[in-house]
Order: sequence, then C-alpha cells, then structure tokens
Amino acid sequence: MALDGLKRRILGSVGLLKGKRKIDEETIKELSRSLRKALLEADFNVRQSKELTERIERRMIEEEPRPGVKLETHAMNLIYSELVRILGPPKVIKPHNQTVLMVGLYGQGKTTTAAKLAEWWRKNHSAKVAVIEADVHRPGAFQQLSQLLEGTGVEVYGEPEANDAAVVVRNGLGKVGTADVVIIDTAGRDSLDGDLKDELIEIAEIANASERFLVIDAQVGQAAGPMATTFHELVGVTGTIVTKLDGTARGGGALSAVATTGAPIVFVGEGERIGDLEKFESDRFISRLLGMGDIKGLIDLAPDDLDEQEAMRLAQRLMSGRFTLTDMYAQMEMMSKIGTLDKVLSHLPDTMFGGMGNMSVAQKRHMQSNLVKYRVVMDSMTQEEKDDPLLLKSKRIRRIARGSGCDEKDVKDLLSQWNRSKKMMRGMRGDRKLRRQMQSMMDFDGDLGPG
Ligand SMILES: Nc1nc2c(ncn2[C@@H]2O[C@H](COP(=O)(O)OP(=O)(O)OP(=O)(O)O)[C@@H](O)[C@H]2O)c(=O)[nH]1
Ligand SMILES: [Mg+2]
Repeated sequence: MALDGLKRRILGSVGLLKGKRKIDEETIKELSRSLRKALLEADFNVRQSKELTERIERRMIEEEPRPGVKLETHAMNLIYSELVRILGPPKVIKPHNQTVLMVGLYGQGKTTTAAKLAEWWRKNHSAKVAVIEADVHRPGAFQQLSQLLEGTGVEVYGEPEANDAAVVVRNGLGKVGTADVVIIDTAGRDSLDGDLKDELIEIAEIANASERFLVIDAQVGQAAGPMATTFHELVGVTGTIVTKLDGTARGGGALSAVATTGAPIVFVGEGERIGDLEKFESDRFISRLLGMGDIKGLIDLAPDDLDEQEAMRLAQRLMSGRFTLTDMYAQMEMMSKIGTLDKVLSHLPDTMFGGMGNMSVAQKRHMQSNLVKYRVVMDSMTQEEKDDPLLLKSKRIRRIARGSGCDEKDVKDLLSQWNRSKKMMRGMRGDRKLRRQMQSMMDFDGDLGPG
C-alpha cells in the first residue's frame, strides 16, 4: 500500500505518548509538531496540515480517552477520525443515466482510468457502457483506448482523424448516448493553457456530464492543490481519482486536492491493467493507511459499554480455532449491541463473515431478525451444548424448540448457521494475509514505536 512513509511518521509521532499516563502541554505541542511534519512530508499542503494538527491538538486536550484506553490509542483514534473527515463521506454513483467527463493534466492516467471505469461498471453492474475518445491531440489515443477495452464488450467511439474534440463528443453522444454510462476521455496538457481551456469548456458544455472526474497521479505532490482548483473552476469537479497508488510512497497531494475542491476520492488506480481499480472508501483507506486494520474501526464505533478488550478477546478467539456456539453468540451479541449491522460489516474484512458486506438490505434485515430468534433458542441450551453443539440430537432439538417457544426449524437453522460460520472461521485461519492483519491489530495497542 502506498503512503507507507506517512504511516511510519504518524506512528513515530504517536510513539511520543508511549508510557505516559497523563498528557501535558509540552508533549501535545511536540506531538503536533511531529504530526505536521509527517503530513507535509506526505505532500499535504501547508494550510491543511496546520488545520488538521490544530484540530487534533484541541481534541487531545478536550477529549478524555475512554477508561482503559491508552493515550497512544486515543491519539491514533483522533488522527484516524480527522483524516477520514478530510476525505468526506463516500459518494454514490448510480450505474445508469450517467455521463462522466474525465479531466486532468498530461499523463495522469485519464485514458487508462476511463477504460478501467468502463469495465468496472460493466462487470459489477452489468451496465451498458460506452467510452468516447475525445482526445484529438495525442496520436494513437483512440487506439490506446480500444486496446485497453478489447474483448470487454464496452463500446468505444472515436474519430482518429478528427481534429475538433467538440465535434467528436457531439457525434459520439449521438451514436452511443443511450448507454447506461457514457465516459468521455479528454486530452491532457502540461499545464492548462488557453487553447485547452477553451476546448475543455466547450466539451463540458456539450456533454453536460453528470460527473466530472479529476484524475491525479499520486506523485503530483504539492502542485495538486492549485491544479485541482484550476480544473474545478473550469468544469466543476465532482469526484477525484488518484492513480498510480501502487508505485509511490506519497499521495498526500491528492488528498490535498480533495480538500481544495471538496470533490471526494471515488476510485483509486493501483496498476496498469484494466482490473487495477479500487472503489474508494475513506474509512477503510485511512485505517489501512495507518495500519489499524478494520477491526480497529469496529471498536471505535462501538458504544462505551462494548469494552475494547472484549472485542479484542473475541477476535483472538475467532482466530484460535475453537469456535463454540457461545463464541458465535458473543459475536452476534456484539453485533446487536452495536446495533446497525451495516456499520459493523463495513469495518470487517469481507472474508470474516463470508462476504456479508455484499448482502442486500433485505438480507441484512433478515439476518437481524434471526439474531433475536437465535438468542432465545440458545438461552434454552445447557452450557455443555453451547460448547459442543454436535451433542445435540433430534430429541433434544425438539425439547429446546419447545422450551424456547420456537420451531424446530429455528433450532436447526441456528445449528447450520454455526456450521457455516465455523467453516468460515477455519477458512480465515488458513488465510495468512488476514491472520497477519489481525495479529497486527491485536499487537497495535502495545506496539507503537517508529518503524
Ligand atoms: N502503475 C500504474 N500505472 C498507471 C496507472 N494508471 C495509469 N498508468 C500508466 O500511466 C501512463 C499514462 O496513462 P494514460 O492513461 O495514458 O494517461 P493520460 O492521462 O490519458 O495521458 P494523456 O492522454 O497523454 O494526457 C500509462 O503508461 C499507464 O499505463 C496506475 O494506476 N498505476
Ligand atoms: Mg490519454
């Protein structure tokens, strides 16, 4: 993952709090200075770095950590929530009736990203997608785009011999404008000179696009802010796409651009191939960036009565291999305590609950009502049975159903749910990447030092 440098420096800054029980003014100042330096080095702009650290400083003074939460963890949580705040809430883009205009400077990845986006919508939403190549300046642009999309079923419109981009856009819309999503790729330049400005304004007017995406190379650095402002003034940027996050240790510049335009990051590019596109979710991005993992986010969202240690213990149990009904009960209880399943699921690795993150709203509701039922059933079981559900034979299942006022089917459903979860947990244990992730989350509390 990119932005490794920032992570290391933030951890280093927070490490200043190590072993401290109470926060003093001097330490806060030092932390603040160190954080600001970390942000600047990751290409956040000066104003933004200042605002961010001032907010964190103020919150460090005003907000007490929850009982049992270490100062370092507290600081980390504040930094996390402030970074997420900068990036704003996620943007929903409907896969129909959508015209997307791609803009950006020379070589940032517009054409590649136009193709990636087209394929993303086609594949994930079965949308009918077309791309119009409106770059009449770069020789071979149409060919580049066609090659990227070869064999995907995305329609490509272009006029390789044309020299008026506005005409190409008008013709293209006439030809493929009925697709669910139409993406328009435009020309880039070293800087936005007069000609390109006029051309872009004209295209934007004809396209009347519902989204205008600014494509920024993660390496752009401090220049990102002013560049974003210029494009924003021309076309009104609605979304930011950061490319080449696979190849750089920075990227703060792109984050600055977001703060400048207010246009959230919608996707990130992580490679040259057509599939190397990721939908952007700020909380996941930041927790990954800070190496906190997704469980950490879950804990931050939990109400005070869900104690942090309990959650950690549960995570550890889940990874330990033993998985009793009681463990599943705890897992369910934790989820129901937190209340909205959605929030929890969005913070867990997909694998952990068998891709529940992809469940529909109706499916999630169904799951929530099951939780209540299962709990009643389990209250009628002995401890032994909960520890080893395989002990339950049909006669006993009937008794439990009667005792809990449920149907036999409910008891059986619970048992098969347990069976499925157990298999999933086993699968998780075999997932080395996930294990490592979980391990680092569990170590997180005690291990905050630079490096
Ligand atoms: N590693 C990596 N390379 C990328 C990514 N996105 C684009 N590229 C590469 O960056 C180079 C430029 O990409 P293009 O899509 O042609 O950029 P552009 O903005 O259309 O360029 P112009 O049309 O010349 O303005 C190509 O070599 C791409 O393969 C990415 O996410 N990761
Ligand atoms: Mg291009």
